[in-house]
Amino acid sequence: MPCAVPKPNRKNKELIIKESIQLNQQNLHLLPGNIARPAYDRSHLTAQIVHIGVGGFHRSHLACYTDELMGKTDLTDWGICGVGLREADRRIGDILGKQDCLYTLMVKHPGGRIEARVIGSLVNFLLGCDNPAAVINRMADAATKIVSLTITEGGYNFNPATGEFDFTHPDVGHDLANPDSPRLVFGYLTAALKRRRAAGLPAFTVQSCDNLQHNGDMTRRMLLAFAHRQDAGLAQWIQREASFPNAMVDRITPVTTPADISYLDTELGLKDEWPVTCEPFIQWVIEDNFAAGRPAWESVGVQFAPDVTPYEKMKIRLLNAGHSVLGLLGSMHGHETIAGCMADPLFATYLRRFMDIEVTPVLDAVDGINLETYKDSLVERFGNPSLKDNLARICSESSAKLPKFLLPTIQENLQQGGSITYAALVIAAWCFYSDRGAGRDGRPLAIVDVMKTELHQAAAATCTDKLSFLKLQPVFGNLVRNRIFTASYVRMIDALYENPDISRLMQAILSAGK
Ligand code: CS2
Repeated sequence: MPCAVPKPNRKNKELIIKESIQLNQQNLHLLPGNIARPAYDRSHLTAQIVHIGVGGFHRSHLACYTDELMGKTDLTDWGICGVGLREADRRIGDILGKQDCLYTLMVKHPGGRIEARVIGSLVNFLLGCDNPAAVINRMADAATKIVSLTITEGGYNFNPATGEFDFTHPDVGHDLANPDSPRLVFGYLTAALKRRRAAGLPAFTVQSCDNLQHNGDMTRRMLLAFAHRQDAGLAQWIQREASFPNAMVDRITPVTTPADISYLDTELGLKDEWPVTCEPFIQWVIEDNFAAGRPAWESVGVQFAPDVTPYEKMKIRLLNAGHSVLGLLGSMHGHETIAGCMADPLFATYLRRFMDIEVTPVLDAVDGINLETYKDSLVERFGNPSLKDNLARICSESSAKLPKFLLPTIQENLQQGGSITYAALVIAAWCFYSDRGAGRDGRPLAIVDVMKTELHQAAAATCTDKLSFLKLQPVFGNLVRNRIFTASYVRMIDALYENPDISRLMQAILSAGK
């Protein structure tokens, strides 16, 4: 459903509209003065970036940086063509279609101020499941320089047990048999790169924007494995010609609520069916390795670094893992948001101790960053009471998140004799939560996870085998073989199943650590 940007029409300029305004290109000049709008002519933009996965995070991060950049100088033309691959992406496509690809970013400041800004960098949207050829054509087009991805931590089709691309996934079989109508991102990338090679065009950069350590290396490895099965020569060409910069991405972007949509409509006078809310903080550190050129993102605050490993590790192990700690323990307790947890001294102290005692010792020094200050800033960001970042968002897809965010910290601490207690309680709470589908007070907790059934089955067997949850190898690998970990875990499982009041156990851990 293409939604090419129409030329501006100023016919209705003199209308003073008291009612709220429908967001679209034609109405941009009618926006109330307190809503910022694109400071550039969108009608001439070319989509040089194709982005797969137009969720909240893409719209608060890459699209926002690019909008700001284009607002700086008229000579910059880095329009973005958004792509959704699945049926679930139809709704965002329909809404963007109605709104000429415009949307509002609502930046929520801790004091309650909401800064609203219409973002104009998206210029088109394509839905792969409706028209895979259109997506492949767009990616294969000479104008495309970068294909960026937010496909979630679970989207890389990596089998943690083997460390390799998972060829057993049914969609992979489909994509190998139907290279012109793929379902997965790797099928699309391969088809487009194959076309470019045949046409004598240069390869593009594949820019991962997901929270995985070495996200560029992972993307390259997974793509090459898939492409190699189709055409070994093509895989070699991709390896030589395409680039995959590693990157650390950061901006907390809660799920948009009906209250956000109605606030924008009634308080700010703008009708937008799917605005995005986020915190004021934003960060992106990228390795400067772009096969076909890139926007001058550094002029809007993006950092380019020769090696982003220490930045990624610091962010994922502190921020993302910190979120999971609060998400799982907080849900058990009955908290609803990250800020709600942070307002509870027990949770705020537990988080900080987890960061200090279990994460900091396994981190490497990061150039120009003082870890204590970084942790203080996380505490402040998490505490932003305006943000209302729901724990359900944090706990969703924990089976893909924890192996990246938390388990490596446990493994490294086990190797170097460090503490694992704070993290072990989180795993035990996750088991209880997956078993009962409820927290300490029996209130149901919805589990949103592709592995929901497996998680539940493994957790439910805890009554006969206390280690059954840990035996879920695709999630925990060989953690179950570590006696130090299992001893601590079993103690917590015993205590939790006897009395699921998580605060009692958190308190005991904090007291023991004094
Ligand atoms: C969160 C992230 O999904 C999660 O569990 O930790 O979405 C987090 O908000 C972002 O990575 C912040 O940059």
